Amino acid sequence: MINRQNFHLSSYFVVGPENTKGRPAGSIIKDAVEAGFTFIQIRSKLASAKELINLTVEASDIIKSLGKSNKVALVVNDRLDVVLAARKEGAKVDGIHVGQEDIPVGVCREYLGEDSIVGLTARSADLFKYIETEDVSQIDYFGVGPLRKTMTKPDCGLSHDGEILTRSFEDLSKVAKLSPIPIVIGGGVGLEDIEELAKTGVEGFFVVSVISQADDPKEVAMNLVKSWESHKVNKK
Ligand code: TZP
Ligand code: MG
Repeated sequence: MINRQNFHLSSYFVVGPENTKGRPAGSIIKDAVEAGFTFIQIRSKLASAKELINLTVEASDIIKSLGKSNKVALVVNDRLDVVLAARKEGAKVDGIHVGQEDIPVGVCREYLGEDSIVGLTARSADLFKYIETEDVSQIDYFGVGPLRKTMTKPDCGLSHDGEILTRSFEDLSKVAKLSPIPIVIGGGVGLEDIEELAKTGVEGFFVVSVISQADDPKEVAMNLVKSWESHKVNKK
């Protein structure tokens, strides 16, 4: 069973219907899982609750049909209601990913239970201090980014003075050392970044468009996994 003590962040695919150039998100999720991605997040700022529930149930079915329900984690971005409704329909949804402005972590934990995965996007301003001092007892990993500005989430890294704060590889090495919980990094990540990202010691990378917009999503996903696996550092 996947639970909060037992999940793999290494290759993390985030997707929703608005990211796929009109192609069904389910088939691209299947490509990513077949390619060896270890974590799937359903994320849409446009889809209705019903569409999100259906896609979450579909993703759970895909992971199950590939025999990977105990290996590949499935979470939903922001929408606690969608997680609960999809679970009610029998989907195996392992948790939720929230941001600083979303439903509080404690509420997610209360509704989803002690075993569920709750991921949180780390605050961009004062990142190092934040990572080091935040109470992480209810959080299972931090999402950090962006590596570069990204059109997929144009406000990612937006600071108080309206600048986009991007993260250097050096920053990420520092964050990987300081954080008491695993770190996944994303935002503008491409295949050419994976080697250097893996060497920073973070637990994983996340991507949207490099897979979801690719002509051959499965081939890109396979190359990302291969690169990560050949360059990652063994921490424990
Ligand atoms: N959270 C932080 S950046 C981002 C999300 C969901 C989008 C990253 O998208 P891409 O296309 O991989 O740059
Ligand atoms: Mg959010």
